[in-house]
Amino acid sequence: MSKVVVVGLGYVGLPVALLTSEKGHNVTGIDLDVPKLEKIRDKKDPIGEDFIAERISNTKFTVTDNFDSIKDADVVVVCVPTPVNEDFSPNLGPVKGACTSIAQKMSKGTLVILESTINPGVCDEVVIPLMEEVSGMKCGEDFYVSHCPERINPGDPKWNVSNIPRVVGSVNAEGLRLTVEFYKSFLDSDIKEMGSLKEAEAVKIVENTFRDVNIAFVNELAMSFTKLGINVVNVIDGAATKPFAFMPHYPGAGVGGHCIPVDPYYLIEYAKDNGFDHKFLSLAREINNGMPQFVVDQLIDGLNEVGLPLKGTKVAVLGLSYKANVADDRQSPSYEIIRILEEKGALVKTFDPHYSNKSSANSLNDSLTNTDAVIIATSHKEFLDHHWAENDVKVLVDGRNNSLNIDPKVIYKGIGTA
Ligand code: SAJ
Repeated sequence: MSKVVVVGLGYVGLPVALLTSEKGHNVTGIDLDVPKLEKIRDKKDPIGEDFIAERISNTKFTVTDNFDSIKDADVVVVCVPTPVNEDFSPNLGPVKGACTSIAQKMSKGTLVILESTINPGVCDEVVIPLMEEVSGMKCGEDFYVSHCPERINPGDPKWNVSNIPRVVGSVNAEGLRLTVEFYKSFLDSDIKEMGSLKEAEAVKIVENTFRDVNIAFVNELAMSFTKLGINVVNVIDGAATKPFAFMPHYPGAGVGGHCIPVDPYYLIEYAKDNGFDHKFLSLAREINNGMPQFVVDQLIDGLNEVGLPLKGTKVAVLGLSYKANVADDRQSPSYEIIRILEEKGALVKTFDPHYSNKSSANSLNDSLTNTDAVIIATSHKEFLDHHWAENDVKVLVDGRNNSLNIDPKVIYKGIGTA
């Protein structure tokens, strides 16, 4: 077994640290968030994932906020965030910071594996040159760099770090061999060897861009079918009865999260820097980013039917998280919906049971009291059970086409469903 150091103990790194430790590796976890380290030391799950909660109590690995343990490490797994900047360009700050700290301390023979989502070229053109300069070592001889893109799916009860198939790329054959050997030591899943670091980097970007363009496809259909009076969800469900060559996605109020709306920009930017313009991927991003406006347009249409202008109308936006039943509002379309509503003079109240500190109303009923209209931006289960006749709401825009208990007196607007 090896001395393993995991840098970044979030929803990706913490499961890796727990599982490698469980399988007998000597593991140290590094994170700059000291309160998180205290929680882990107290055997408390700082993330809110069942996989972690089930294992955190018998944590054997040590956690620290310094990089001293790197010098004895055989394997270092980098699981730090890769956010985007305001202009959607990739922000490699955390990756560069972690790799610099590792390069300052690592010994000869160290295997460095990046799991963070990065665009093709980052390992070859950023990470390796940086680590060689800082360490004075030669990559591929004195140390190795590999990429094994993370595939953690927050909140997924079935797929977790132990059973999700993985792809691996490395600087050379020896690096690849060592990396596959490492993952085989603690994973039950298949591991596919890629031909290069760039291929491994491209796999993750392609997986998530595939999802973004397919969501854009059904979002555009939803806007078109609204004009045509066709229920797009019924049509998608009909198409999904085809047992091959069709994969259903569903329209909604927009695409949030730190993966799907972000990863395509990594490829768009890198390709642009190398002389190719991803018109199709960019258009898909434009369509998905335009869904909050479509939601507000649906509200305006509904208010027109009851003779209410948007300006001065009291609107409740339900759901700040980007995904149902989780507390994660990164890149959430809800905030764009709120911005547009307020820009047009609507009086907005917000409520999300997972974000009481960010909600302006303190309960669902409080958000619906004296409220003319509602937008459901996230399908939290609390909203699905509600009986929508109990309040004086006149218009409801269902941003996620849920099946709700709607009273006929309430004007219902879906996303391509009515
Ligand atoms: N969304 C739609 N229509 C869809 C699916 C999603 O509008 O048909 C929206 C969601 O409402 C959300 C956003 O897209 O705002 C992202 O949803 P997501 O289900 O893709 O959730 P994420 O962000 O947790 O994506 C993760 C990704 N996992 C990794 O990157 C390792 C993604 O690759 C997975 O496909 C996805 O989980 C999943 O399948 O649940």
